Amino acid sequence: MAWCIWRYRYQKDRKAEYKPEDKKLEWNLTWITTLGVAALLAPGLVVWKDYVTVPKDAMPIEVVAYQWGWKYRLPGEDGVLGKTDIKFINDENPFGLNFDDPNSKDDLLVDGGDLHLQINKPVKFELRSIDVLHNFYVPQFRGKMDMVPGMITFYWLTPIRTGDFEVLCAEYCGTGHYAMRGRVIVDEKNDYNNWLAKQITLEKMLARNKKNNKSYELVKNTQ
Ligand SMILES: [Cu+2]
Repeated sequence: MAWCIWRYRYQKDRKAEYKPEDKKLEWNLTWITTLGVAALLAPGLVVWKDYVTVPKDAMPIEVVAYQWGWKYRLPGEDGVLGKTDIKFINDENPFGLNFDDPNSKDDLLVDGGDLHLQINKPVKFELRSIDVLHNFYVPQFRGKMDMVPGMITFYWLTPIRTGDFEVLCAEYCGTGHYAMRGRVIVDEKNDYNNWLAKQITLEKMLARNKKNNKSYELVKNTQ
């Protein structure tokens, strides 16, 4: 650009030429621009591949976004998240869990509380939204992705230092968007296990609610 500014600077006896139908010029502009854009974007594909190629030992953690907040679901001892379906979502089953799937029985449901992660343990965030577009973003994690109703998007990471981090929604999602915040706390192993032990499984919650003659209901986690 600097060269062009200098090369084509104003000169008294020089006049610009109008060339609206120059086929050769159009063609050159087309392929040079195409190559330029491809060269700029191609290195991103290498990084993208790392971003979405999940290592086998990564623990799946489901993040459910809604207007306006976050819920989380962790696999229980089986390490597998139970199936969900949007058709099961209602006030009593906000995660849309399939109660018939045996894998969902030991899932841990975190509603209204903070999410804890264990340091140096890779996690795969499986992202869902139950209403509109949201985006799970923790600035210090250097990662974010849109959450799209009706599909599961994902990325993975390994937290490498302990701390207390803010979750933000990075997709404008309505009047409460600015307040759609959460906390992620990265713990040492012991602290993490203590937190994990306090979380309630779906099976226990269903049993307890049945005893109290209540239908399925998530209990607010006040930690
Ligand atoms: Cu949002």
